[in-house]
Amino acid sequence: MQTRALVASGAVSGLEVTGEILAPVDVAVTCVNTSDCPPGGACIGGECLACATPTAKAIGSRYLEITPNPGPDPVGILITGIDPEVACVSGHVDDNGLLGGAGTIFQPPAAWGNVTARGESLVAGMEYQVQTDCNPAQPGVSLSDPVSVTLWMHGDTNNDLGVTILDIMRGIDGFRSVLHLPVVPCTTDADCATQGPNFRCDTAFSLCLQVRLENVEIRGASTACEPDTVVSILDIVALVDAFRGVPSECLGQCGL
Ligand SMILES: [Ca+2]
Ligand SMILES: [Ca+2]
Repeated sequence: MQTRALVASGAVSGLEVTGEILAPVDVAVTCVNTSDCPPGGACIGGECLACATPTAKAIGSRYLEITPNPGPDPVGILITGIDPEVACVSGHVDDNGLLGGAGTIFQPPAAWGNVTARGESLVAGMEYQVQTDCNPAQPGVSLSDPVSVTLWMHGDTNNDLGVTILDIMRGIDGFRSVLHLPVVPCTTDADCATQGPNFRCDTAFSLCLQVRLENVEIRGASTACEPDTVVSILDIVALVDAFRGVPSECLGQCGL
């Protein structure tokens, strides 16, 4: 188990044995179920364990990348809105990364891998918190410390806090899968790190590609506010609209 054990408040007092005072010993809290554990703990294998905090970052104006901490036990991923415009948002990510998709999914961190989370309620420019959920029997009860993330502003494809003609061009590149020059050979993303923060290794070509889908994909086809993991002409039009100053049509998830 990778998560740390919760320990009882106050260590066991030193014991006097043959005249020697032993050092205090931390004692893990044993349990039958999660209600036996301190807040935030989960009863796993008879022991109260703290739910490990995931890593999370924004990788576009509609996508988060979330990685649960490694460990053998199944976990869920809970996203909650922080900004007032999305304060009503609270839900789990499904195994396709869709917030509020196919139910509440618990699976081992290795099965999650790096989750690219998306959904109608993940709105450009808004702040959210991400937590690991450690108790499949009681979703939403045994949660990790939160990680705060803010999605890139609407139409910004490189997180430089501006929407320019270059953002539209990146969208077109994503649509056409055109590689940026200079063309740098690679085998892993690390080989492309010197090219800039938005480069990754496209293994189909073994070349560094500047644009990743999640940077530029901002809307769906049938459901406009739900990104559909496809860079289509509709995404390009939405980027052009953003450049022209048209606000996102996906604000107001909480009726604000
Ligand atoms: Ca930009
Ligand atoms: Ca799309």
